[in-house]
Amino acid sequence: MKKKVIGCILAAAMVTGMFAGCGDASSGSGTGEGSSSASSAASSESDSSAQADSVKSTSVQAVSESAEAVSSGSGDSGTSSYNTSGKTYAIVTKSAGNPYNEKEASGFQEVIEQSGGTAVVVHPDAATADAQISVIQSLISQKVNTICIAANDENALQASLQQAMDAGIKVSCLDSKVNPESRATFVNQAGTDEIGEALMDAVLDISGGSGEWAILSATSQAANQNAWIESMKKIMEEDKYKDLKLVEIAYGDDENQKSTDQTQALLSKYPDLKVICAPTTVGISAAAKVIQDSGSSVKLTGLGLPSEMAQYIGDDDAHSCPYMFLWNPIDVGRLGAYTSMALEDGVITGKSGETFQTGDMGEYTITDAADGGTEIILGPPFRFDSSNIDEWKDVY
Ligand code: RAM
Repeated sequence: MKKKVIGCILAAAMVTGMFAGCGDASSGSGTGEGSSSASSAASSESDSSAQADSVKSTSVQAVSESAEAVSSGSGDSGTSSYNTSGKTYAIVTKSAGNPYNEKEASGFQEVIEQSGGTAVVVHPDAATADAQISVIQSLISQKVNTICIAANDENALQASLQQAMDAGIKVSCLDSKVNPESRATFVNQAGTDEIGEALMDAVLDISGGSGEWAILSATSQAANQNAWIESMKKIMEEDKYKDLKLVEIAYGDDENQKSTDQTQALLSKYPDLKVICAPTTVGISAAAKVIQDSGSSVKLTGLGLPSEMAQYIGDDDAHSCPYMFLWNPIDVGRLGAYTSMALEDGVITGKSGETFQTGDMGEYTITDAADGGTEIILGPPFRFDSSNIDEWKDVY
């Protein structure tokens, strides 16, 4: 294992340990049951409060650390009947320093540990394919049993992931997919077009039906953001969006400072700009601060963590974001863990129609994905606004 990667893993252990120790992460079911028939974002309000109760009732266990891996399994039979004895399950997020990625990893780690396995959590130094390739190489040398990865590039990881699969490692992805050849299946947080439609309708609504708007994305290679943007562009061809003008897609690379700079640039380049849509939790919180602090009349929507966005959500001039969407990132990680264990045990191979158990999250079914591979959809996106943000801001 390369030194840099060991450092990275140990840093991840410390970050994740601190995070779990703070007790601010709770986990629960996004939908109550596995679902390929997720309901629309608009109908999420009642689901949302039911989810809140379930989410608040379960908590993440404390994390133990070792030099070999982020954590060792607790050894009890835990939440599942998967055969985890002596097995190691890795999660590779997009990058370090992003609270969304830490929450996702905490859900993965919680499930693996409670099931008696060993979890390896790696947050690469940068949100690049190169950083993930060296992590994958290292995990192959460590002989982990599974890798579940949130990809920084859809195609660039293929050779490394193929090498991992050739070595007998079960490979899946979560949050941001790799191409179908590089994965058994993909844990998708919500239907791609459902997210695209929720965001486009928010832009239409918040703009009052017409005018200039811009997108502030993550990296230009991020498969999840690019899929949502493509979906928005396709939806925007419908007649009801004809008076909206998309002036620019800016990239803040999921870095706070770059996202801040990009927001400032958008505000000064487009004096008539009405709305910024940021389909990234890092981008939306940076943009919210810039807009709110400057007293700009530009409004914001997108995908944000309630814990980071609560102070910016509101219907009046004093708040930059009327409403936004997300899902439970802890549950994305939990579902990634169950998927990894089910693949390792041969309960699933990644084919459409296969089903598997996910503890208190119920049964999930693998479905066909639009790219020709398969996916497992966590559930619908949830809407956060002034009516519910206070109950969510301490959850994730
Ligand atoms: C950022 C990351 C992540 C994405 C969320 C919405 O934290 O880009 O991949 O799912 O935003």
